[in-house]
Amino acid sequence: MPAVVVLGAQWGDEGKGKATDQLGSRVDYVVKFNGGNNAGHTVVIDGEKYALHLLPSGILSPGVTPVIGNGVVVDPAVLFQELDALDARGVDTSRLLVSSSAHIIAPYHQTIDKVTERFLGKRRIGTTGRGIGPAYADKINRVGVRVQDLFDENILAQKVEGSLDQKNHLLLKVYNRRAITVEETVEHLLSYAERLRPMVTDTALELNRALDEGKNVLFEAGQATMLDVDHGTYPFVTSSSATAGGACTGSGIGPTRIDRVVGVIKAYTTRVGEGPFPTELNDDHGEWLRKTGGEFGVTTGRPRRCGWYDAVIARYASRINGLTDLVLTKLDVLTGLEKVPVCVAYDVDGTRHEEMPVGQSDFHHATPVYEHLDGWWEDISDCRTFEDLPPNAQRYVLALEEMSGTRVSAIGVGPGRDATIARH
Ligand code: 2SA
Ligand code: GDP
Ligand code: MG
Repeated sequence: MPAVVVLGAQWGDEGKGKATDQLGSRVDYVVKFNGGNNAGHTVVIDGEKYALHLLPSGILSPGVTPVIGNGVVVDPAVLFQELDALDARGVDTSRLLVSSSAHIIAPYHQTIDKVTERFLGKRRIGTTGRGIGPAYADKINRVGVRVQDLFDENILAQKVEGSLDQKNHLLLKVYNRRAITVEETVEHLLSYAERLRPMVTDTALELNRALDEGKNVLFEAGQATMLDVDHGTYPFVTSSSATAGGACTGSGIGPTRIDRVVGVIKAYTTRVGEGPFPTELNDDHGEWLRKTGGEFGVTTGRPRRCGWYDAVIARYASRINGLTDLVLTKLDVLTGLEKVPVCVAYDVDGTRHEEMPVGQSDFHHATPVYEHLDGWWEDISDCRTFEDLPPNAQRYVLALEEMSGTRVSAIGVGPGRDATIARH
């Protein structure tokens, strides 16, 4: 196994949390390498539900060392809220490690995120409002505050001042908001420093040593391929690298160390936030998928947009990430349909596209070309082998596998830890 990346192949919420948790018993480290508390991962263990945001899903497995890598943006207030909530439920969180180079989300990042969205109006992205974009913008703009800066008050004040400089101008002059003071921000951030200090380390060194010793390391992506800042539906994306390459830059390990890249993909498609979505269903079928699949945001509670499976996206995600395996989730949700439509290509102004169109505008008005596969009626939630599945459900999986060009090595048939069919 040694180094495995688990990532989303669509627009997120494919069930990465459950997939990561399942591999948890076999790994030594679980590393979050991108995003922050915009993520929402649900893990159900013995009927108990856990919703994780900033913390890696591996935190629920005893014996695993959870790691927040350098590519993550950390809101310290959220970090400790989440840790306290898990501690109260008896989860051992004492092994958590945090990269000294991870960037900090300060309260002003959240303010900017929210006012920017309001200001954009119709052109808004539909962000989670957690300050993710503004924190990454500071990082790229070289005015970010890093975890290590919290341990030197002078340096922290200088960094916060540098970061607030332009923002206060924007807040005052453009958004008509009050200015934020350096002092209030420094005081807020410093209040977390001592509790954070023992967790902070050179996580890249730790992970490389672990791999040298033959330990198993799982790299867990937040968001997904189609929300990746480079490879997603820009500008309707998150601000981090959610694809396989992000596992390297976001944690400090080289690409030659990765052994497997597992793409988690839903048996249909969902998206939350704005942006193009060719197979979206604005009808009863969409409503039925949302209700049956429980498609509501884990972080914001927003209803997710729902649509049929899109094989063009599956092929794209396989390619961009160099996927070795797919984990197909939520197959149980499709039970009870006479026919299950699958998008096999797009029609753009009369031209058939088997692959993603080169230009974003074409993708915006691509219409799906559907193939209608036979459905099944039997409850599949207790199936534990591929052969247990009704023949039409088996055919559906095999068809998706062939269209994506990547083997489906596991199938989800329910939210519980054990509701999975392993194939390879
Ligand atoms: P942001 O806040 O800057 O990252 O938002 C930019 C876009 O990324 C989308 N995004 C997500 N999409 C799906 N799931 C996410 N996590 C939560 C969940 C979302 C929630 O698990 O349900 O609770 O609403 C997530 N995080 C970011 C976002 O919708 C924007 O389109
Ligand atoms: P993530 O962000 O990719 O970790 O996914 P989320 O946790 O946001 O959303 C996935 C939802 O589907 C969660 O509520 C999971 O409990 C649930 N889930 C995961 N796998 C399955 C499955 O195979 N079947 C069903 N019915 N639910 C699943
Ligand atoms: Mg989610």
